[in-house]
Amino acid sequence: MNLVVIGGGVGCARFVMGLRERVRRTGGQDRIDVVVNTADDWWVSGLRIAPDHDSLLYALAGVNDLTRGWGRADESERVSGELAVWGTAPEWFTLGDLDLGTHIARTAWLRDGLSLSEVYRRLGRRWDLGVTLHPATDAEIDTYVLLADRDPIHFQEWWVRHRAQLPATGFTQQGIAHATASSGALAAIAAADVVLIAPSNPVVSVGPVLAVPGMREALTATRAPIVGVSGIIAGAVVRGMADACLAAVGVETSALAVGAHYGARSDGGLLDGWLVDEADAAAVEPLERMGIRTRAVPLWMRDADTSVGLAAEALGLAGSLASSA
Ligand code: FO1
Repeated sequence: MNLVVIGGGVGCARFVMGLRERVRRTGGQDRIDVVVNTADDWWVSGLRIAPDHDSLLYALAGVNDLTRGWGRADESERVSGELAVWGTAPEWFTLGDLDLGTHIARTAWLRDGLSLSEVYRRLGRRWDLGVTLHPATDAEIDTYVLLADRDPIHFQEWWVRHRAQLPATGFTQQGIAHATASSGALAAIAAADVVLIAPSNPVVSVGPVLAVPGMREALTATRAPIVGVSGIIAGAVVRGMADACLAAVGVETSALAVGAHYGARSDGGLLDGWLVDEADAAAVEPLERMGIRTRAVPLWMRDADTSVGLAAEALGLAGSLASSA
């Protein structure tokens, strides 16, 4: 089967690793494509940083920093210290030496005129990732955070420098009106047997992917069931600061509210199915009433087995939706 995952960042990386292992344990015949959020991306010191992509790349390659959740393992920060002295990179944004290698290679290829899709291909072929990563769009659609008392700032400054503590009134992806979905993303979605919405930040990781012109249409036109996984358990984010993002767009931090936020595909929204944790079993009935087939299952991805278990639950729900379609 052709499996397509939408998302980006650490939660998506964990989920995709579980899905990849599930595919391996069941004979390895399925294909996995990931449509990756690029709106976190940022120009620093003339280099193009791509956090949601690089978290996936490094995790799938097995070279990621397991503690921080981003950047490379066994890092050093000699160059970053120099950049702070020169003042071309803020001291609050850490760029490891190995990580800078990726940013320099990506930027060099972009300056040579390669598309972001081609850059993903070149970066990914260094390792046997077992999945294909596609940018949602080849265009730059950086997220800017709208604030009550000052001009908008780039998402990375809000997230890293201010730890999402500045009250945000909204988010915009600069230039998205002129963006088009990447051909790789559209081809993967058109061929999909299952589409999975990863437990990523619904506002700044999944939201921008869905906001790319043509992406929602491609998703709702696909014959594949669309199943999402809540990144919120018992009213708390599993990791990151999605709660600050959800508050900014007026969505309660709950598995129920996020499922409703994505909406039922039968009602003009996105989801056919939604997985919530057993702690949120009370959300099942109201979401079912909205037309979203919902199951309460163990959502915590603590290790390979629990990640594989979650992937199996998502595929199981997709299977039951496909057979009842
Ligand atoms: N997150 C931090 O909290 N502090 C950092 O200094 C930092 C540096 C960094 C460098 C490269 C990269 O790909 C990601 C980095 N991140 C850092 C993570 C990133 O800012 C966010 O976690 C994601 O954008 C959220 O999806």
